[in-house]
Parts: sequence; structure tokens; C-alpha cells
Amino acid sequence: MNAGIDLFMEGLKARTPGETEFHQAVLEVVESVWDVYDANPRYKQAKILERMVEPERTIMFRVPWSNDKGEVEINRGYRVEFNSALGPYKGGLRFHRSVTLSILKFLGFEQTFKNSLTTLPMGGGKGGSDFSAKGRSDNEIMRFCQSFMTELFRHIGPNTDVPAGDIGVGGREIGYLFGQYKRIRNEFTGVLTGKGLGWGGSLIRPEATGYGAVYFVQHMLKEMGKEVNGLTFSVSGFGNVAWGAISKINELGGKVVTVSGPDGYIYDPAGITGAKVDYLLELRESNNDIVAPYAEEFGVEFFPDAKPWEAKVDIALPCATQNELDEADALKLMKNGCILVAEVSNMGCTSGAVNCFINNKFTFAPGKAVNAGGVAVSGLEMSQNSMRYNWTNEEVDKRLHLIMQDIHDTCTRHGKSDGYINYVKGANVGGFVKVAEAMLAQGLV
Ligand code: 2IT
Repeated sequence: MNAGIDLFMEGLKARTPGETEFHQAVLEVVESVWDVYDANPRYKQAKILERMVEPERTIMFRVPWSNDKGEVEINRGYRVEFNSALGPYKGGLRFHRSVTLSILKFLGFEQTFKNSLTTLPMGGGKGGSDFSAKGRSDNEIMRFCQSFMTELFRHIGPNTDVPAGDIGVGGREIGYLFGQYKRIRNEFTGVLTGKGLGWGGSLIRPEATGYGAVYFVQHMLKEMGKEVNGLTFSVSGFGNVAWGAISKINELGGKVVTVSGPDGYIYDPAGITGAKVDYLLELRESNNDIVAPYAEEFGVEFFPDAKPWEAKVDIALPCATQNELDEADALKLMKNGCILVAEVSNMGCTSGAVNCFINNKFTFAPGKAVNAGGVAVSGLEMSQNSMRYNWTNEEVDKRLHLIMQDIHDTCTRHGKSDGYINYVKGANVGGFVKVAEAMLAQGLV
């Protein structure tokens, strides 16, 4: 460890006690960019890193609502407006019982660099609530969303802050949130992305995170002289992101043999194809948050309370949530002959797992590069909304391809040495420099 980094992290921890996920995300970036920071007195004098780790604004609010039994429930709502150097704050809303300020600060911090990598004009932000849709009716979800937006509306806007979905927030929730915003403001604007196709949404937005991730993996494989066709994949999660990735892998001739939930994972040796892929969407909409019914429905094996990383595959794609793949999982994957791991979830790997991959010169890429296709198509949705026009499937997909290729080029430019591409370093340095330069140009704000 480097004394400068130690001192920086000590200061951060003293100011933000207990925010462990946030500390983890910051340390990863700081370790990657420290040499650049040290070598650039302009950045140091302006305390760019110290400023970057402090959100521009943090909003926390009460969300009262009443459930179907007429009982009052209270949740906590958040919006962390992290960095607006490159554009309006942009990033999803997460509704999940595990949501804390630390989780949303790690996500908002990462989002700033991810959005910078997309090449589109977007700052970084994140928000959400500790509300969980598990076991709730559609009406309860609607009332919660309406109450949430009744406070959030005053802080956001198409040129200020543009939220979207994340875990627990999909097309249904975006619809309820948008309806309430429109009603309060009496304005039909592109204030949220991930909208329905008939009312301002972009084609390919639901698929974008998964598709973009697989396009990125194609570039990683090309560096190794390989392609998706014929390779076997393990995927975790069963939500929108896993669904998009699996659809694209199938299209390219790969085979996905696992999906997982908080209850365990299923192993489907024939591959998750056809109606089985659509079934994932049904599982998500059931509000049960378990994957076990897949095993009953299609007669395959279910492994309770286990993670999919024990299955023998060529490529592993964490698509569920943060810290879902640890060092022991990393070692198991490598021992079983896995050749590539790409994080599709945000910070899907623990720092132990990331260090293990990099120390072994194993091909690994971080979420802020791999999953940036989601927010990139959100950016394209904002462009279309501003023009009051819709692009075709082909147009959006072509732009998504170009953006993912651009991110891969950036990672290679900043991360390649001695024939090994350190994608973590490449993504962090590439994302950082652009934000740092914009902050310098905009003065002490
Ligand atoms: O983590 C992410 O990049 C997202 N949840 C998507 C954010 C967005 O604004 O589309």
C-alpha cells in the first residue's frame, strides 16, 4: 500500500464512518488513478479527488404511504446528486430492502466515471429507497411510487437530474413515477429514462445493459482470439439485466447454464433458451424474488443457498448485485478453467476477488465499463426526447455498439501494459481524467 492512499482513505473514513461499500468503491478508483493524480499538480492543487468523493448534494426524505390493509408504512427515500461536471446528474433508482446511504453513495460515485466513459454528456447520481416490492400488490407499488415522487419531483428535471431504473425499478415503477411527476409539474418531459415505448421510451433500453455487456465481452474475447459462439456462460440474477445478456448470448451462439436468486441457483445443462428466457420476466413480475420455480417449471436441478460460481463454465457474468462474487469464488472459477469474468452488476466482485483476478493476469472487467450500455441508451433516450423524435432499433443498436467499442478502446489505452489489459485501471483512469478536466475548467465549484 502507498502512504498517500492510506492517508486519503483514513480521511475519507473519518468523515463517512460505516459507509463500507462507499469506501470500497472509492479505494478501487483511488488505487487506479493515484499515479495520474500524483503526476499532475493541477489536479492536486485543486484537490480534485477530495472534491470528487464528496457528493454535490445528498437528499434524504420520508416516504409515507398506506398498504392494502389501510395501515400506514414509512420508508426512506434518497437521491445522491454526486457530480454534474459532464452534464445533468444521471443514474438509476434502486428499491430494495438493503438500500442504505452507503450503497447509494458507492453507486453514485461509480456512475460518475461510468457515465464519463459512455462519451455522452451526463453527470453522476443515484437514488432509491429501502422499500421492497416483495409480496406487494401492484396498487401498493403504485402508491409507494407516487409518494416517493411527491418529494423527489422538486429536486429533478430534464436539465437537472434524470433518474432511471435499477434493482427493483423497472418499466412498471418508471411508469408510476413518471405519471406522478407529470401530474405535479403539468409537464411532459424527459425527466426519467426507461419509459414505455409508446410514451417517450427508447427502443432497446430494456435490453441495453445486457446487450452492451455482451458487446463488451465480444471485444474482450477478440483480444484473446476467441468469440462467443460455442462458449458456455454462468449468469447470476434473473432480472432485466440477466435477461438481456442471456438473449444476446443465445443470438451469438453461446450457451447460458445458470441463473440465480437470493434463494440459490438453477443449473440448466441444455441452456436457457426460447420460452425459458421469457419465463425470467414472469419470475420478476411475480414480486417473489426467488428463482426456484424455474427448476420446477423446466425440470432442472436447483441448488439452494448456493452461488452459480461453482459451475464449470468458460465465462462468468455476475448480473445480480454488489459483492456477489468473492475471492473463494474467483479461485474456484479459475481452477475450473474459466477464461473471463465480466461484472455486469455494479461492483459485483469483492475487492479480494478483483485483486485475485488482476494478480493472476486473468481477463476481468469491472461493472463501470461492462454495464455502461444501460445508461448509454438512457443518454440516447434523453437525446431522442430533446428532439421529440424516436430512432429505429437499428439506429439505437448501432450507437450502442459504437459506445461499447469506444469504452473498450479507452480501457485498452489506459490499462494495457506488457500485453495484459488491466480493465479496472483502464476504466478508472479513462473515466477520471475527463471528469477531472471538466471540474478544473469549471472552477472551484
Ligand atoms: O447502474 C446503472 O447504470 C443503471 N442502473 C442505469 C442508470 C440509467 O440512468 O439508465
